[in-house]
Amino acid sequence: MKLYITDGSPYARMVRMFILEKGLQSRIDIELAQTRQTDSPYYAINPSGRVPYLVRDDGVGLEESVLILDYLDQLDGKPMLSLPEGAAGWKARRLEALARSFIDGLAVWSRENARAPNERSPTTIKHETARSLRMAEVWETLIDAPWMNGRLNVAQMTLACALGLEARNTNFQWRAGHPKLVKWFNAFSARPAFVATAAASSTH
Ligand SMILES: N[C@@H](CCC(=O)N[C@@H](CS)C(=O)NCC(=O)O)C(=O)O
Repeated sequence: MKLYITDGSPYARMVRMFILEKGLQSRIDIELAQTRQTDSPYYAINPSGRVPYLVRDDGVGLEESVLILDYLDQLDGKPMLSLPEGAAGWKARRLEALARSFIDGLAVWSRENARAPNERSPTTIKHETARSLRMAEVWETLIDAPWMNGRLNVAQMTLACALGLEARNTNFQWRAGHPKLVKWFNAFSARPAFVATAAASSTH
């Protein structure tokens, strides 16, 4: 299989991290895609131009990080990302959605930063800066939830890859006033799979 990524994509990082957690390295080649470029050859592989993108051994391509995670998780018949049933499942899905909301806003901000300075929208940057701080505030109150502290899951990977964007966006300063979140992130950051998937470059 082939996984298309970019070095700094937080969505691709979730998948790269999970490949290591699950020990699937020997089955998946990782390829750097050229995104956001006119006529990139990557568009012939994935017309949407987005990463992550997994091309399975049968040639079928999968887009969307969570779909790819689910697919990879079930390859060996021993899924580890399954959600619990009933009320616990809804709690887990709610946390996953909140983490997704956080990372999606940060991705919009990163996209803006990646533009030429004269094309950046100060309004969008201001909006996403404020959203990120509200989300950090929410997460400070939620981070003690058992789902965020038990076995690895999509909510945890999404939140960690969101918070990890501080390395690429120095204006994303979520730590101040959020000691529980800092503690959680510091612990998560020690996972070898998280360390190994840090972006090599600090900009887009
Ligand atoms: N919902 C998608 C988001 C993927 C996404 O937005 N990826 C960005 C990189 S962080 C991308 O490929 N951007 C290139 C483009 O928009 O052309 C997922 O979860 O995989």
